[in-house]
This record gives sequence, structure tokens and C-alpha cells, in this order.
Amino acid sequence: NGSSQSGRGALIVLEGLDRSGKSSQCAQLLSYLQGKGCEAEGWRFPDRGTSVGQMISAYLANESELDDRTVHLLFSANRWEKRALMERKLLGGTTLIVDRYSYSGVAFSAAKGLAIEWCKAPEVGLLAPDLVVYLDVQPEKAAERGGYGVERYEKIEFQKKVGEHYHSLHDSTWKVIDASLPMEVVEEQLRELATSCILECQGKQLANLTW
Ligand code: Z5A
Ligand code: MG
Repeated sequence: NGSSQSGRGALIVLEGLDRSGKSSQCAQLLSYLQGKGCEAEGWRFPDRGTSVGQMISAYLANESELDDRTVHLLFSANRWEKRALMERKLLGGTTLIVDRYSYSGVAFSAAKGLAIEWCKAPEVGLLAPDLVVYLDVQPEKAAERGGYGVERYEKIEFQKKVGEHYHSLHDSTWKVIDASLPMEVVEEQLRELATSCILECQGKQLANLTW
């Protein structure tokens, strides 16, 4: 029934371009799981609440300039500073629904021209997701959803490059949902994927990203 009381929680990540619906779907999935009595929390990266997160936030808002590699390492550090808490929660039976993770880290930095292997390196050793759901939508379609804001990266040409890099990151935990479908349809597909993931991960050890 999707309950994780008897074992560890699942690490479920949502990825996708800007406006693909990640934050909306994370919220919907979270309330669905909690409604079923499943111990679950919503997380997001960047976590703008830490001091590293505040540096990232200022950079994204174009309030500061930082070297590309420096920014990449800050995004990674922002995940590392949360790794221990994440592990404790998961082992304690809480399922984490995470809005963006290492795949965003690699795809966005690679789209700026950094070498992909260099981008992957600092992510090695972070917790490996049990499920990554990629919300697939064309950047043009996503941009129609209220239009892009003023943050760095919110431009169609750049989003196209990010999409290409995302597609090179597929692994066995990766599932794709057509995010141009109505929200309720995406929601239903996501529920099914998450529910089976939560059941299946019970018998599996938590692993690290290897890349
Ligand atoms: N970044 C990075 O470079 N390195 C890293 O390691 C990480 C991130 C972790 C900020 O992230 C930036 O950081 C981001 C990547 C980079 N830059 N960009 N681009 P963020 O998570 O804060 O990104 P965001 O700007 O908040 O993404 P977003 O705009 O929030 O998109 P979303 O969460 O995917 O979409 P949403 O808010 O759920 O939905 C957007 C709108 O579309 C909303 O009005 C919905 O009602 C509508 N919507 C959603 N789904 C549908 C469907 N199916 N049909 C129609 N309309 C829909
Ligand atoms: Mg969002």
C-alpha cells in the first residue's frame, strides 16, 4: 500500500527542464503518499536555506558573478551538506521526494561547456536515487507556461542544451514521463512509479552514486 513503515524509505528524484512541472508534481505526490499513511518528506535542491545555498541563490538571481566551476562545486557542496541527514531519514523509514538532484548539477554545468566527466566527479559518493523520474517537455512548450522568469538559465536556447545533456545521463533508475500531458495524467503515472519503487526498495541497500 505504499507504506514504508517496515523498512527504509525510498529516494525518489524528479528532474526536468525549467517549467516541466517538477515542483507541482513533487507537492502532489507528497500529499498523495502522506494521505496513504506513508512517511514521506519533500526536499529540493538547491536548498537555498544554508549559507552555501544563499550563495547559489544570489548567483541565480544575477546578484553575484561566480566562475562556472566554482558554482558547480557549490551546487555539489549543497548536496553534500545534506547527505548525512538524508541517509538518516531514509534509514529511519522516511521516503524523500526530491525536486532536482545531481542530474541537474551535471546537465546545467555541461550545458555551459564544462566537461561532463569533470561535472560528474564531485557527485560520486552522494546517495544514489532509487528512482529518477524525468519530466519530459519541449523547452518551447515549457516556456509557454507563464513564461520564464528572470533567473539565469531561463532561456530556450540554453534549456535545449540542458535537455541534450539530461538525455545522456539515463541509467537503470531513470523513467521518463511525457510532461506535456495534462497535470492529472502525469500525476497518476508518477504515483504508480513511486508506489512500486517504495515497495521494491525495501529489500535493497542504500547505494552511492558511482558514475
Ligand atoms: N541547478 C543547477 O544548475 N545545478 C544544480 O545542481 C541544481 C540546480 C540542483 C534553480 O532550480 C536553478 O538551479 C535551475 C537549475 C539550476 N535553473 N533553471 N532553469 P529550481 O529548482 O529553483 O528551478 P525552478 O526555476 O524553480 O524550476 P521551475 O521553474 O520551478 O520549474 P518546475 O518546478 O519544473 O515547474 P512548476 O513550478 O511545477 O510548474 C511551472 C508552471 O507550469 C506552473 O504554472 C504549473 O502550473 C504549470 N504546469 C506544470 N505542469 C503542467 C502540465 N502538465 N500542463 C500544463 N501546465 C503545467
Ligand atoms: Mg520548481
